[in-house]
Amino acid sequence: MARKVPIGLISTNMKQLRYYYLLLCLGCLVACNSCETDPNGTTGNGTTVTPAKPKSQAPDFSADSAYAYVKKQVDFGPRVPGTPEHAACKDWLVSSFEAYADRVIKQEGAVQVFDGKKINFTNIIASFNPEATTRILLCAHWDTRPFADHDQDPANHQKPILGANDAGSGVGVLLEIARVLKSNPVKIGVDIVLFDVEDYGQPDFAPGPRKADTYALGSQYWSKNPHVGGYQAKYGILLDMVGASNSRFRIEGYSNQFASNIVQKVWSIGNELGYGFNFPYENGPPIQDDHFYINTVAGIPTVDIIHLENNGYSTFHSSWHTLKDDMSVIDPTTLKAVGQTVLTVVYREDRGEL
Ligand code: AHN
Ligand code: ZN
Repeated sequence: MARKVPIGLISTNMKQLRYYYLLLCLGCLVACNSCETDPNGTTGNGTTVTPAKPKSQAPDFSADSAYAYVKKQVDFGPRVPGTPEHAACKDWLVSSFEAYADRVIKQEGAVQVFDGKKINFTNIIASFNPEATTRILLCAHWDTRPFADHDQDPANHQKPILGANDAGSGVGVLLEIARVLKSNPVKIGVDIVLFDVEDYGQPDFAPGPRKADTYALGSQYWSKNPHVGGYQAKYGILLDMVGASNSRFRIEGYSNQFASNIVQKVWSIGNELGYGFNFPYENGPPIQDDHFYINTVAGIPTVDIIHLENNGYSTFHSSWHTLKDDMSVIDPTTLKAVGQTVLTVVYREDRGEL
């Protein structure tokens, strides 16, 4: 006995059929363009297509080497501006970069911190191909915070932090990038800038009203007075707290506001390389980090790769501005994800693939 089929169902099936047919045709077209293209780019039906050039991979970023660079900084102790540990670490950073870069500049000066005290600072600038006109800026801060004012124990609030993640991690990644650039030279200019006095901002316990712009003093100075007159870079990438396990670099607000096309470049490469967990397409809050002044004062579109939590009670990693920010926080897996991603940006930029 023939079963009655409702009319509506027939037409739905027909629609589906047409849909599958369309998909089949599309599939043929794709196959025709990608697989059946001869080396000259001529397809079977006589049209010419440009074969998609596979984008190149960067040299290997060594996570172990980056980890050792972070540990070396932490071994100096807290790197608080004005202390002997800070001075010793500076000397080591300068001589390390001198071994890798074409030119290293120490930009020295003095700034007034939140409590009125004047302190000396040194921004360290390591340049590759200083004469090249197309340049990329890579940066991090190298000083550490004098106060663990977010520590659970108020007795620790006046003590300095070790700053393995904040910001030994960013500096460690940049040192490893410098080492790789030395043995695999590029034609474009690369400036690695290590800012001083980023983390001397007004602590929560300081008396009186909250003051504006007390963080990022080294980068505020550099943004107004770059190390060379008329300095220009195509774009910048700031690394801040890039070493903790399972770090998630949500898209920081000012990066999106001032440099969304650079966010796109960096995050898409991170995802392509398999680091999608670390580089989620998820918006985070704006942070007044060094890149804020690089964007608004120096006018260089700069993104901040910064670990941002999304747990409702803290913006940063739980060790942030506490005595817990030591080597136990640092995970080479995260250093690798960040370093390999940034290296790939640099080498693709060099080859004109971005
Ligand atoms: C502010 O919260 C104003 N600045 C955070 C920038 C920072 C501090 N990065 C590391 N330590
Ligand atoms: Zn900090």
